[in-house]
Amino acid sequence: MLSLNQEVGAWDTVLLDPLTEDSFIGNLQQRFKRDHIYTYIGNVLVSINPYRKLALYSADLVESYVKKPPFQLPPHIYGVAESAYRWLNDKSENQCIIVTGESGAGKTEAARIVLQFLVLVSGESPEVKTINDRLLQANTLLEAFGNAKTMKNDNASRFGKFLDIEFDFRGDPIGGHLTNYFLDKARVTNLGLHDRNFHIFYQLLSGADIHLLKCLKLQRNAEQYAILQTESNHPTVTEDDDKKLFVYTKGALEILGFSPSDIVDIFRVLAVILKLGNLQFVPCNNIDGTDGCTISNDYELFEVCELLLADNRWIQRILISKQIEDGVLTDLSAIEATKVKDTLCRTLYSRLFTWLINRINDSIKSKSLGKRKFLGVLDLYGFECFNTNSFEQLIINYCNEKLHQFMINICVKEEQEGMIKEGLEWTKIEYFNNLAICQLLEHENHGILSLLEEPHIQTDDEYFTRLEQCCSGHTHCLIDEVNTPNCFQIRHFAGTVTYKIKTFIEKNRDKLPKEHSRTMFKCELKIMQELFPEGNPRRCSVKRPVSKASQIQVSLNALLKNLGNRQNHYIRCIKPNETKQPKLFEMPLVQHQVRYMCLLSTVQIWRSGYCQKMPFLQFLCRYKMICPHTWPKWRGSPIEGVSVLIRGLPIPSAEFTFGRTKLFIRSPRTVFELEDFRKKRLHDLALLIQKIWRGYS
Ligand code: AD9
Ligand code: MG
Repeated sequence: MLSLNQEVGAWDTVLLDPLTEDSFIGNLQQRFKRDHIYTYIGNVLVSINPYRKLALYSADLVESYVKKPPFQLPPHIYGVAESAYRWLNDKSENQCIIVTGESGAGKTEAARIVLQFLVLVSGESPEVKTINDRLLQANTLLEAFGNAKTMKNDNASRFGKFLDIEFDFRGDPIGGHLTNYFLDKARVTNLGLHDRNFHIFYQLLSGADIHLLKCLKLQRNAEQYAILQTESNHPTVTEDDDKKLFVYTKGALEILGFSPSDIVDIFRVLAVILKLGNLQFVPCNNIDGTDGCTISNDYELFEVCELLLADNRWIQRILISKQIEDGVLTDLSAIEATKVKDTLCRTLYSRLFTWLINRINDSIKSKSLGKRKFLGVLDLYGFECFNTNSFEQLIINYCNEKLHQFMINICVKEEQEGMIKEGLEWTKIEYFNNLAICQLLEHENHGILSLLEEPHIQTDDEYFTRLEQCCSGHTHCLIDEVNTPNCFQIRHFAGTVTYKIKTFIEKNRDKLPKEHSRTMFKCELKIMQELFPEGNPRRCSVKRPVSKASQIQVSLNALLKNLGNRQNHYIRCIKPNETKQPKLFEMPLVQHQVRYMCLLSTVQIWRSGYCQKMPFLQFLCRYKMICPHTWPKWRGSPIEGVSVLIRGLPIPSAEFTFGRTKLFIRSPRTVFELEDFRKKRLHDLALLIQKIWRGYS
């Protein structure tokens, strides 16, 4: 158990002396060695993945962080969560905890710990308990369907997640909303050497009882299924874990209100994907001399059709032929049919995932119409660089660039500019701004993502040519046809990544032929109509399909706009080594992360900076009741009122600095003290009013 007294090193690096990169990292290392994985930079929490279970999390420890002045106890995720929860309740401002770091650094674990904290500190009424249970179970379910083992992380998030929790005026959760960002569905049919497919496939095969397996026409052995095969065959995750986790996943489905028939339908779709993935196509020559193909293991196809409650001919038709115009079919070659089969597997999976999220959202939706406040937890996929990187890595790394840009703007740039504008003394702090990389990616006319949208570009080769025309020569983009043909490199804020262009266009367009949607909709398995609503022949409005790149740009910009209006809290996760070892602190790796996350600049800003600034009038209105000279009404100018008010407070004057239009407050502790004074005064006033009333009656 964490002892609150045995501290090591500086728990807040703002107090480090001298402050250099070496002393900063040395401090992290010293603390990490003694299992103190958390360190503050002001109110930013740095967390280093311990890669082993530590006794750092318990209901008792949560208790000790509740309602304590923040940053007086050793750094912990509970401290950050408590601080966000307190701002939410005291100030009724929407909050967000933004968790960042590269793949495997510990973001998802941190987000889970935040959620557990919020569940433990909220009320205990049956309604609150129900919603808390559902929020926790939503996490379990999403990890089963949205996470997978990669070379970097055994439990890598393959989708971005923003869980926004709604609270009532008492501070109790009353609901929530999940937004998911770009699922890496390519892995359904395409696994890297050290990868596994999504956890749920292995969970289902290990955990389903014999009756369920029979009903799904599945065999227990994962080696029977082509889409689960890699050369390394998932050595680090055991079947026992999968079996145990299947029980949790099934339990989560039940708690979230999925009916027994919904649950079987979900498993049937998974079984269909596993079996479709096994289909083998062999070339054959048609009478007219054109290439065609047949399915060599059509027993798998029969079972797929039995599971989907569909006619064998319908499914066969969409797999081995293509409609070129209404009613006219042309045969597909074996290679083309294999591609169609893979696309269908991926589409089925991603539609199922989106359907699950929608159903989770129905289940956690708040029924209250009263005033609500929101506390969100953002856990996106971390920066990735594998031996081979494709469209998925580009999107994931684009999200990381945008988030980095957002944080730089809020934490460094705006902070500096604000102080200069207010006429405060300020030493300019150098930091790396990744704006140029964001522009390289999303520039309206010649950004790497925007070029994917050009209507005349139909093939990867054409895209490559346009990239060469528009982006070669950019400081952050490198195209070297001789050494890395059909690839381009981006010098990202977190490192250089080489992207292979093959399949970019197809993955971005992500189009499903109309006849596929129609056929899927026709299947009698109930869930299929919900997964492919556009296949309904009676549905008239046909929405133009939106490409993946533009979809993520729109949704990410909306998210960042939303976060821009919130009070944000940061957890910055660091990966101590590449081999997932406990106790191993690899200096160059940590140094690299400290540099690209601008952690040293963050310390420098905190040293000379302030945690809060408020226009004078706003400050006066909020806190004037604390001081008899400003209450009930101050008749002078707001700046004089503020000056009178803070002179009467038992808080050192060094905590406050006057700008031209705003008051700057140095530490969060002071803000919370002010809030406590205000609360006490409001309480006293309420008692006084009661007394007066009693006197009258
Ligand atoms: V990714 O971008 O989704 O690939 P994350 O989310 O940053 O990545 P994750 O939270 O999944 O990483 O952590 C990776 C693994 O490190 C976990 O599965 C745990 O085994 C381990 N980990 C992370 N944080 C902790 C912790 N606080 N205590 C113990 C931890 N183990
Ligand atoms: Mg994760």
